[in-house]
Amino acid sequence: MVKPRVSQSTAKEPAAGQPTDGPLTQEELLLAGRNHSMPLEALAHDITPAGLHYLLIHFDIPQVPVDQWRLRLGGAVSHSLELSLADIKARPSVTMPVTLECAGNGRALLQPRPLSQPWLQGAVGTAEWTGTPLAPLLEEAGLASDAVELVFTGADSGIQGGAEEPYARSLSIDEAMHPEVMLVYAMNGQPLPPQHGFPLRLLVPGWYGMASVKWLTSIEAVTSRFMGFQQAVAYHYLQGPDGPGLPVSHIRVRSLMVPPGIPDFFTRRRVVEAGPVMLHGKAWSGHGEIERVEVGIDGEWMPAQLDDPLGDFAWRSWSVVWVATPGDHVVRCRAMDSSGALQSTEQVWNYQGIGNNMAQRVEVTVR
Ligand SMILES: Nc1nc2c(c(=O)[nH]1)N[C@H]1C(S)=C(S)[C@@H](COP(=O)(O)O)O[C@H]1N2
Ligand SMILES: [Mo]
Repeated sequence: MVKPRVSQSTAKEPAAGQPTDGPLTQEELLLAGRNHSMPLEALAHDITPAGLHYLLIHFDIPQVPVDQWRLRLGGAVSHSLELSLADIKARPSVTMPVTLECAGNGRALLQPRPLSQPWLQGAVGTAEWTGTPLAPLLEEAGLASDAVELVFTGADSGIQGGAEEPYARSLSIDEAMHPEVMLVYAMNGQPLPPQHGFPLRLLVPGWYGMASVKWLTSIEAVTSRFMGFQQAVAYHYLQGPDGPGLPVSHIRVRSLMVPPGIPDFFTRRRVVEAGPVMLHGKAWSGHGEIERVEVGIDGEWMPAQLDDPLGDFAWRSWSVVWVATPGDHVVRCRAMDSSGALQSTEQVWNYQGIGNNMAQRVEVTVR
């Protein structure tokens, strides 16, 4: 494999997951070149065009031959099912806007920085997903009385944490039976693009993205808790390398703004003309509705106006007018949800760099 030359500051290969204070590594650049974020100006769309939606793929994009592809639903059930894409499309369908966010969004802003996909803030997007609810399928299969979880497995596999495994995640039966949990085959009215899980993915609204298994091939009811790497080791809130820590599930409250004015090409610093400036963006949470968004100019906070919600599991638009005065300013935004959770203006560090919802900070020069 050809590796780009970035920093040679570490003598030994950096280990995945370890925190560093050093410059970006080759491994992070390789991941960043594959997995892209949503450019923040795309926050202006209610529904993110598919090509602008963030992308996170642990291993490689599998090429799934749709004619031979079947979804198998088995394990601790009374009737195993094997469904083609046509079978799934023939079932009752639901279309709804859902905001997906990677649990690692904000990781690269942490100090020290956990070595993994180096997200800044754009690992988010909202698509209109079409599919069929999962619960009726589980009822048809008839879950055994001793089934405790469902394991969702993708067609992709690779090596992580020393183990070679397909990408797989589980949900408790309670979680899987929520009416909003769906098997989806369309994104923004089109078949799923290869990178977003063609032909079928799980969609778990309100949860961080890792739960929404792409390239779904099987659903297995199991009678003990699933201990695969992506479930038992990755995606835990930890303070150091040793577990167990708390498993990651629902999306923490966050707001983001479209950076105002125009950018400097290399530094990305914003340049804005003095006078009224419409600041706007989106806010979302997996823990309840968005109740408040505030914008801070040099530490002075003012309330933003909220638009009507797009849907129960989608981000909400907000806006506020800032009368910009000449000079250098720091513009921030923060949101609060109906659980009372408010974004912090300081970092709250954890070992895997998960759920860093620290308030966005944009440096602006007004001229
Ligand atoms: N099979 C499979 N499903 C997966 C992943 C993966 O690597 N393989 N990545 C997960 C993670 S970590 C995230 S954040 C979301 C990203 O979904 P998107 O690329 O469609 O935005 O998919 C999830 N589902
Ligand atoms: Mo993710």
